[in-house]
Amino acid sequence: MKTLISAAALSFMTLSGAASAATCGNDASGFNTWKQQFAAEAANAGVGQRGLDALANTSYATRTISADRNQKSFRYELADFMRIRGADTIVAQGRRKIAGNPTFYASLEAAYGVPAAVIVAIHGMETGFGNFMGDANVVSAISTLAYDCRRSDFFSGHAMAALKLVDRGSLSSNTVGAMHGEVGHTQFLPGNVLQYGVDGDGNGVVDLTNLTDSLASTANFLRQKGWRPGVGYQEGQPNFAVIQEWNAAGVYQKAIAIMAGRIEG
Ligand SMILES: [Ca+2]
Repeated sequence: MKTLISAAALSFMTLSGAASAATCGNDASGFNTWKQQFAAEAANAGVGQRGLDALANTSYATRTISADRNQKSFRYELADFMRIRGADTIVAQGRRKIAGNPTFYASLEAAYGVPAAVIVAIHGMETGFGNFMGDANVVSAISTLAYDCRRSDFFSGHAMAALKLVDRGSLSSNTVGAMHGEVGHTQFLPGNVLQYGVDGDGNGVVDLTNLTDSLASTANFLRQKGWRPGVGYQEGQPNFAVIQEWNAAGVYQKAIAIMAGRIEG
């Protein structure tokens, strides 16, 4: 869900309340002061000791800031995008995933009304079916982005969510994810884990590095965003608008729909 820094994500900020008043900065020098200020806000917002300890344990995420500053906007045509992202491989592997565990995928479909092919296409696209879920410390990455002045308002809500997830055992000081703090098989930002996360395997913890939890949460996200069971999802059909909630990039949206269609076909 890497480029979901758009309307869908901003609506989460609205739900999560006022922006942080802690003092942002553009380099590491003010991070410790920010942590103390944000800790006070977090305590007021109901974050418990485990979450506050995780915030205290964070360090300034230099790699994340470097990646954020150097983001390039790629403007691929759809066909090039699909080739570069390995669409044929995702389709072939996606079919095998469903064929290899039909009961699980049928149960997902029954519970949320979202075709397994859509979930599997997203899984393949986001992490190569869980092969690479990232190597950045999530709480440090998301806290650093909340501190950084560039998009402090957007990431402060996700940083607060991350601390609440530490309280609940969904994240820890050691959890790793992508550079902007996306976690698990389908790369949810922490605010979305808090809002849409599902304990799919029923062990009492929402853990998006767990396949069952992650795919159930992905289906739940789409359902909560308005997915209508039994209705089409290709461009021009009603559920395509829901796929657009997943990722802001047009080529990404079309690629998911096309790959899912081929997995089903
Ligand atoms: Ca679980």
